Amino acid sequence: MGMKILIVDDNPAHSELAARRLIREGWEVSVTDKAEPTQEFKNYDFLLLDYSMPLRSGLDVLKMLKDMEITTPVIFLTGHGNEMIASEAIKQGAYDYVVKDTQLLYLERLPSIIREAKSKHELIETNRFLIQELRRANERLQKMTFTDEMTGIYNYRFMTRQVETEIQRAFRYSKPLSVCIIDIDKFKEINDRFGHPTGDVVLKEIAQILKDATRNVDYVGRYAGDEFIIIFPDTPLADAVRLAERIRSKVAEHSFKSHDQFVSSTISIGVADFDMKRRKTTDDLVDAADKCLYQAKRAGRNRVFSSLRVLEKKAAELVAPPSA
Ligand code: GH3
Ligand code: MG
Repeated sequence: MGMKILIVDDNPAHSELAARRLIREGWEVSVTDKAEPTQEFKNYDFLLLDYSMPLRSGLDVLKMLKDMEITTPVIFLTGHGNEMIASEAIKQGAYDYVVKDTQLLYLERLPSIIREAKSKHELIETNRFLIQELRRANERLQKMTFTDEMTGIYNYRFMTRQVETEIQRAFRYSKPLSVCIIDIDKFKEINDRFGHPTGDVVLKEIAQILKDATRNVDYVGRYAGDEFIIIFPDTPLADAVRLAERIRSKVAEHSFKSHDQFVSSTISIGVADFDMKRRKTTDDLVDAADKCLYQAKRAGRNRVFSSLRVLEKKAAELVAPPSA
């Protein structure tokens, strides 16, 4: 394999000999006696770095390389008896070290040491790449498990967990919390009249309207087929009802376009808030919003009902029972 190697050594006799030995392997070798790393060091496959140089030690150069983000692998050269320094060099990121001996026997070992270090370096680089890939794949997976594929908003799994989290937060900090359950009115008819693909367009665009109409801190999710849920943290019931009303009218005014056809649609919304004293669980809160939704449907659809209004209505019915 062709390689470009730079020898950093202040002793020209030594570097000359090492260079000659490495050139015999067919490698391209340059020599410098300046212990002064530059960005050009990046152009080499390997650096052969001598420990003892007058301006600064090889260990200092190693540190400079790190600071300059030069990741070219390094083989460290030390004199006999300097093994402690060699081990320090390895700690600081050198790939291997060679102890120079006066009979110059180390020169014969040099090429195989470089080859081994090169393989090791390639392995580390490959691992680094694979780890990055794995991380990216995990992120994608994570997103998928919490996202509704068709609309891109949160899915049922995420939203039920988040309601749980928000209830705990509301309870702990005595903060208000409201939840909306939204259901498309007569959605079956849209599918029947215009086809399933048009139904899908309506679902996607309503999801977008919900996203656009809410704040970043709110959570918007698809709860079931044509049912959505919004969590409004830190929001009292009256505010949530106002927001819901705005969302309802936006959908009612919207013209859904599919295959050159314009379709209109409406939604019904049930709003409930977290009651510190009575409603403790996720199911309780969602059930309360669901009951309001049911009332909104019964009252003629395209409207917002909240637990407040349901209670008022119940009270009114108690005072004057509806005639059969
Ligand atoms: P209501 O006003 O009482 O809610 O009437 P509705 O017709 O909307 O009744 P319901 O909620 O029971 O019907 C939901 C319909 O939504 C039935 C189902 O075929 C449709 N649906 C569920 N998921 C999808 C989907 O992913 N795409 C499309 N196009 N339709 C779906
Ligand atoms: Mg529906």
